[in-house]
Amino acid sequence: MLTALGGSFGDRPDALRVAGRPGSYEDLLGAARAVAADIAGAPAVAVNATASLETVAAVVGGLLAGVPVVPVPPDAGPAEREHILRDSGAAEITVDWSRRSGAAPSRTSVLPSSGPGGDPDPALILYTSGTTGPPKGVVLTAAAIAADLDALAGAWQWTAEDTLVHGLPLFHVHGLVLGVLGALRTGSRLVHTGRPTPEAYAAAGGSLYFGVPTVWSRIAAQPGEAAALRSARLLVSGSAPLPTPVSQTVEGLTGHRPVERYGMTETLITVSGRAGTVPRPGTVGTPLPGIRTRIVAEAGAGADAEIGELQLTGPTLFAGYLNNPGATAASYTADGWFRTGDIAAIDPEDGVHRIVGRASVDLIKSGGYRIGAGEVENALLDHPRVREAAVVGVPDADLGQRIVAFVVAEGVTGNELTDFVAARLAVHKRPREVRFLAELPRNAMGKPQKKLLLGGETG
Ligand code: MLC
Ligand code: AMP
Repeated sequence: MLTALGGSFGDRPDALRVAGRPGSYEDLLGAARAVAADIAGAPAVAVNATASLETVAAVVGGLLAGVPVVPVPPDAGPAEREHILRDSGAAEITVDWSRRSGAAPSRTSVLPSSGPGGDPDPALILYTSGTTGPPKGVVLTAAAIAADLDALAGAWQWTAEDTLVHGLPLFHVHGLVLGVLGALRTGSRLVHTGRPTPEAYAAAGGSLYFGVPTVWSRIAAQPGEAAALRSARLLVSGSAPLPTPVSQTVEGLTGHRPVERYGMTETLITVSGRAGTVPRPGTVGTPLPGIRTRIVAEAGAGADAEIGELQLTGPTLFAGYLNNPGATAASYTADGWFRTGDIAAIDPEDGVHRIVGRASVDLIKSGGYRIGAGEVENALLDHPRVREAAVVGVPDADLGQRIVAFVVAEGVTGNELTDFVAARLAVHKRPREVRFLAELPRNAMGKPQKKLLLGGETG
């Protein structure tokens, strides 16, 4: 990976800029080597993954030392933080950006050349929500990351001549793997804007921009800032569906129709539009080289047989959920394909993929964040006044989906419950709205009927 650091921007003092602070690639290597020397031999390390140069140095230091890094969301409340640290067994480290170590890295290449026979070592453990229970640790190898970044560089004609701009969190695939390691592997300049605001994107002067749909929707609402992106080469959207009207407005204001790509923490990015082609809004392109996809319709789907669960295989897949072989096994079919849980369709003419929705109402995407309904329900049930709770994602123009909690509770306000969840879990997992019911609608099995709760919203 670091071979590209000597690229076009290798000697620039601001080859990296994170939340306003500049750094050179030499600075990064120096700080990362000091981290690597400190952590050599550790089973795993955790870093409080603020949008900062220190987080970048921690991740590169982990790669240098061959020690997996667990980026912890900085706003994770005590319950979530303790779970992540306990489950991963990672010791938390702090990074001094100005510290230098003369020690040579224990490896000469940080990410291996992609392809068969790559490095099986875990590089990152990213925590992500399932439908129930606490987040699971997704183990990603350096080989999978390298394969994904090389495939994306090809798809987007991403080179050391680019300046990548984004302001996404550094504890998920989008912001960290694509948004940081992608820049380091291609040798492009990186401007991380701290927060992904239209103003910051406009001021950054990039050639390549990444955003979740909420970011593009906010840019679409600010024509002055959007116009500054005319000089860009490529705008990329992902992590959630980009609404067609947002795509059209962004194209009208910037001259670029955002290219969509599809991925998951467990698979990295597997399907993408290509630079130099005009994407159809509402579609996410074709599989990246090395990825195979198929649609598996539910038995009895009849006329809708071309729509079904998207399943895939390829070199970018995760090495499993940490400490959870049962969940890992359950995520594969008997013939070895990964079950995404997303409902999709593939155009028989050109192979272009369309994501139709998710199989489970219990996985919510809000602002591009993946949130398990069960985790929020458990947090609500920890409140002494809450007797029952059911959490759903309802359509939202800004966030894609917004979290709404239906509760049976007395003597507590909605705002108190929202703050209660925000204090225990990451802030974006808080309900945006709390509705009080005398009882939850349940089926004969006693299971809350979420479709009924949603019915009032969508119908
Ligand atoms: C509000 N805040 C509260 C609060 N109410 N804090 C505590 N308690 C409460 N009750 C404060 C927070 O402290 C924070 O403050 C601010 O509100 C955050 O508000 P928000 O409404 O949650 O943020 P918002 O601006 O709406 O965020 C939109 C967004 C964000 C787009 C910036 O959703 C985002 O960054 N999304 C990216 C998600 C992402 O990267 N997903 C990729 C997953 S990987 P303060 O001080 O901080 O402002 C993946 C694979 C793939 O999916 O395909 O890419
Ligand atoms: P995460 O694990 O946070 O990366 O979330 C992965 C999920 O995000 C996928 O299973 C999809 O539901 C959703 N997703 C990612 N990219 C897209 C996209 N371009 N269009 C629609 N959904 C997407």
